[in-house]
Amino acid sequence: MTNKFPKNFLWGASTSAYQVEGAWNEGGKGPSVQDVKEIPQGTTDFKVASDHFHRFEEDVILFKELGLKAYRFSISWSRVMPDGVVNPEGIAFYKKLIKLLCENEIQPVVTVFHFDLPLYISEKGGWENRETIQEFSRYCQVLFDHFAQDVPLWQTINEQNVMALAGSVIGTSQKSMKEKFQENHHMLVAQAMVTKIFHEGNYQGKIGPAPNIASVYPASNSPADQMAALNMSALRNWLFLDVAVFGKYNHNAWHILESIDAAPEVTREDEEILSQGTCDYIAFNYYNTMTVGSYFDKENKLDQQSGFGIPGFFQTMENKNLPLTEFGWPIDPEGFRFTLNDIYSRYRIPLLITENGIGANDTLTEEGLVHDQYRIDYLKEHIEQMALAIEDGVEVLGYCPWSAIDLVSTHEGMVKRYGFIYVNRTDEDLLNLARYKKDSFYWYQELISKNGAGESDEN
Ligand code: BGP
Repeated sequence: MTNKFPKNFLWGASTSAYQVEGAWNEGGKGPSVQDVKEIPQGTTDFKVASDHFHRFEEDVILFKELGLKAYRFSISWSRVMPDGVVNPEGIAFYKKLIKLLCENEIQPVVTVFHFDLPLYISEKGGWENRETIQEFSRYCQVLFDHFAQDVPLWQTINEQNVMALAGSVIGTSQKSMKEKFQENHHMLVAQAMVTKIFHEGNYQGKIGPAPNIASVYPASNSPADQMAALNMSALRNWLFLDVAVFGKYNHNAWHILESIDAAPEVTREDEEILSQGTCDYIAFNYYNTMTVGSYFDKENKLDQQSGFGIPGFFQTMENKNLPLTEFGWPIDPEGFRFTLNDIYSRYRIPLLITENGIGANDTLTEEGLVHDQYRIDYLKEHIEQMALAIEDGVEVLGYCPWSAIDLVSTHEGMVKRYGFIYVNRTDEDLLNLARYKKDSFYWYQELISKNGAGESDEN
């Protein structure tokens, strides 16, 4: 691989608050929807998670040793404003974390909302209630005022498209399409509102959305399948990015919403806010591509990556060309290059990868080692394709794989691990929560030290 990565490329790694922090009811934190959701049988809840709240100092030292240039994490809304009022202990926690990152020359990359709506807001109707837009704006204003001087890259909402399209899987919504897309619309307005606040406040840095983007392949070369792919991409990807970048809904997505009676009510004022709060860059999570056909004839297994169908528009299909992870997600590194190009050619603004990675049931040996060659292979192949995308001309700011450290999976507990650092606990037993460096830790450390040139440069 030739080295295509710019000098200041942000080699990073990612986590989210409710999946890593624990301390769910400490330090003045209020409950979030994640703390009260029904946990799938056999998996742990999020009460202790990786205990990062108590061990963040040890963790940041490990991130430094790993060589991270950036750490993408989320701030817990219910820790900072548990009941709508600022919790000084919550602010103090993130101040300490951000300070420590800066002292260690790790750039903080902050997502303000990652699936963990405060429970008190959810009880007032959550995103269905337009007042949540104001609550979100007040919360973001607090974050910008306290942290913007040290945080150059902000993301508004993590995987809003997954919340809208697969909310039942991640425990954020069980509603009808109509209700979900009205909620979704309020989130889009909220996102535009805080983007506008950020710009008007002249804070330093950039702000953008963080959807999960998956390019969509047609199942065959039939024109009907091409149209199905176009439709799915419009609904799954471009709806969210067109609003974030252009300030208006994608026409194909809007047509689908109207056809299934799920088009939201949009006021004149909403339209104005959407057009005024457009983003500076696009952060996105990439796990795999999607493949669709034009027909709809079977029950779908619903998962946030395996997808779904809309009668008359598209139907998710298996792609036999792609191997699967042990948890059934397709592995498609070339699709990563494709997706990077797909996004960049539409929007022509810088991209940041905020998640990419492989969930696996890692084993800790008696010697305290984790031989996760599969993770090294996965990341290496994706990084090679990202290098090719950069060579294609795509502007990429950085790469923050999921996850910096083991954490609790959104719906599959501790057996599905993603980290460079192993956390010694299981779903049933907290054990000692000790940290162990996996083989992938040493591999990524070396790759970062060579600015991505990786092993293949020496060959
Ligand atoms: C994304 C989320 C993350 C994370 C990741 C892996 O959808 O932004 O929060 O959980 O996917 O998903 P899972 O834990 O279900 O394997």
